[in-house]
Amino acid sequence: MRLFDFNRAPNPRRARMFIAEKGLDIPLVPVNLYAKEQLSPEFQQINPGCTVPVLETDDGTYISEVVAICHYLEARFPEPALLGATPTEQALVLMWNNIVENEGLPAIAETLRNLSPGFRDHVFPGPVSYAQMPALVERGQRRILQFMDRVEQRLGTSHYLAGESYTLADISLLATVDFAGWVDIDGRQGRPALADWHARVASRPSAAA
Ligand SMILES: N[C@@H](CCC(=O)N[C@@H](CS)C(=O)NCC(=O)O)C(=O)O
Repeated sequence: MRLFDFNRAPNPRRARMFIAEKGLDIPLVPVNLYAKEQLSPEFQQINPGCTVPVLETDDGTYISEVVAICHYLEARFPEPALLGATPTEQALVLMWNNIVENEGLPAIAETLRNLSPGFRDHVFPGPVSYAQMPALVERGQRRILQFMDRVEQRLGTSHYLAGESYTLADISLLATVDFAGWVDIDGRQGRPALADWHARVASRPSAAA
């Protein structure tokens, strides 16, 4: 197996943290997003969506999308369970992971990609150019704060995001809270449950992956 990766980006970090929690050693293939290597014809053969991470399995299958990569690895290497043990836990892990993916990460991406000169004419991943819309920055910032409030409320009553165990939902949230720092938002400020949770999960060795 190999993981196509970019060490600065939040979604590959989610995959690397998952791999580290599983105790796996999967070689990394760097794809330099700053040099737009993800748009090269060679990489488009691997993932026409032009995103990382991508896992290449031993039989040569390319799997993009973090949740699909994690699902594959969990099926092959079940311990420790990171996608829930019971049907209810599994549903809650996917539920919270989806909430992070659909509300948290896009809000930060909307803010950063409409603000940073590095994303001029590249507001969305993929080969098609879209111009920045600066008016979306302020809306994105509000959406980030709304998301942080939502997880603060949840973590006020739940040790980890999806329940009593550390799971993919926590991995995704850690990458997201740290990613918000790119647009100068520290979700821990004024949110004690999120701050306490962050201190616990960020101290796991996998957080450095
Ligand atoms: N939904 C995808 C998101 C992947 C994604 O957006 N990755 C970013 C890096 S964090 C990327 O490759 N961006 C390429 C670009 O902006 O051109 C997943 O779960 O893997």
